[in-house]
Amino acid sequence: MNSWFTELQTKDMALSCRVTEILHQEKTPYQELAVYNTVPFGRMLVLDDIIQTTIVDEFVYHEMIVHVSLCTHPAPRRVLVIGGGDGGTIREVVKHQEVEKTTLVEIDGRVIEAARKFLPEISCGLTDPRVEIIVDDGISHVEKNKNAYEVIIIDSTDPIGAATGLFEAAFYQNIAEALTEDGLFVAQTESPFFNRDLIRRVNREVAEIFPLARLYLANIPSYPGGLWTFTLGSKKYDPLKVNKRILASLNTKYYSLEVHKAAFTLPLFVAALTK
Ligand code: AG3
Repeated sequence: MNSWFTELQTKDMALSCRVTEILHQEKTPYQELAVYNTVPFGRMLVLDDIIQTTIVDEFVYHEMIVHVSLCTHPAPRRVLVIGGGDGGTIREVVKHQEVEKTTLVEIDGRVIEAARKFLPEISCGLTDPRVEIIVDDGISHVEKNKNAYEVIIIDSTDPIGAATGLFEAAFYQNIAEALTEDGLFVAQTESPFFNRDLIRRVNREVAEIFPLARLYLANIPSYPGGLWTFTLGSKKYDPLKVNKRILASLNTKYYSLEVHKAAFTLPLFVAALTK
């Protein structure tokens, strides 16, 4: 087979990679779902022609969206993941022994099923007995649950279509109320090169709602520009003061105490987005 998959990363820029096999394609009630096997990234989950996660670089995103927040909170017993139907975020959450229950709220159940079948290395954590899976809209789930989670992780798609509500101030307000009084949350917030207005707005809104708002970085080559941001809002604990006891027991490939600290050291043009 000699075909290419192309993601139009912005309206003027594309990423193409050679596909060796189309493993799955379907139209779900929410989106076009595909799993391709590719030469540079291995198996890849694609929603509406946008790369969500790949076997080669998924560990960076999943470790960094999870361990920074879970190592910041001293006792994360209940953890909510919004989106993240591939299960990679849950796989990292269940590495934390002190987590008693973690709830995955994914709007599209077909994403979970496809990941179970085609991406077992990523979805494997979904079988952990502490995991509860709810197929529902994350926005309505946080509206219904108050004071219920120490940590909330927003593992969303890009801010287009159904996901736009996951990048709005009203949602962050509901997140604050769904968290315990010492809770914190983190969201993936796109590229500092191509989504500057979004990052600036989200950081301003999070800083208005939470005593602490912090932006951090990781490198994810299958995403636009490679350099990626995460925004963390916290009521009490500062991610710059990490809990080293938990860190020692984690089995990771990207995340470490040094990487945790370094991730908050922002190049000037990125730091400018938080002012
Ligand atoms: N969520 C998707 C991040 C955004 C990727 N954007 C892009 N390729 N244009 C990742 C889900 C992984 N659990």
